[in-house]
Amino acid sequence: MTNSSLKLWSFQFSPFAGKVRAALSEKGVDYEILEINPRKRPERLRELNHFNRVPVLEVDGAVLTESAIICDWIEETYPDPALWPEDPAARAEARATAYWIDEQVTKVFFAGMIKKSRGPAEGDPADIVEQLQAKTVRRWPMIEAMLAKHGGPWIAGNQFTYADLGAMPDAVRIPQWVPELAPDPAETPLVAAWFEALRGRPSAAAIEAKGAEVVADDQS
Ligand SMILES: N[C@@H](CCC(=O)N[C@@H](CS)C(=O)NCC(=O)O)C(=O)O
Repeated sequence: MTNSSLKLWSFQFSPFAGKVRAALSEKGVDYEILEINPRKRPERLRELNHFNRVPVLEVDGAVLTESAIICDWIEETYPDPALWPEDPAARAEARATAYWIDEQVTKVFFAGMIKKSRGPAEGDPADIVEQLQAKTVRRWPMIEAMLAKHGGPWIAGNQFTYADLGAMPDAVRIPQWVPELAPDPAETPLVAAWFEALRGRPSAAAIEAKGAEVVADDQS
């Protein structure tokens, strides 16, 4: 589906931008990527999003921020295929899972990677990276129980949802970047199989997608 009016401010390694790219791919919607350099963000990004963060989706002059809210807009605008359960109670549970994955899995793992590359922030304990990585790994048995509850193959059961999409950046990046943190098939087989299934979806290619870089103002 072509919709050249969609412009997504993004950077390749951002998990929350990656989730939105994969959601648009699941819906078959075309969009333009405005790639930022996270260390040299264009002034325009702050004008669009006070917090200077990606993803930001520009839609015919409207500015959408927060990946979960952008996903809501995607779902309302492109309802097929549905990426939330139709039943309100099942949908509420899937939404809670999606929130937990964003906050307690994706954010934790990627914060560890950022601190590994940039060094600890002021006030961080010296072993902050190890702490965040240990916290990531402690999530696997919890996810194993969630997958067992609904019988898979996806975290909400039969239907693939935004809760799965939220974990797609983790499923792609953890084995690439820190394979020793990846779920062990002997210990958490359902999580290992889920990660593999996530990597196997065509939309997982969007996690690697990169656009032409928007040059920061003082470089042009
Ligand atoms: N809750 C936000 C988080 C967005 C976010 O943390 N974006 C990161 C990239 S993944 C970013 O731009 N961080 C820069 C910053 O916090 O200054 C969302 O889901 O969109």
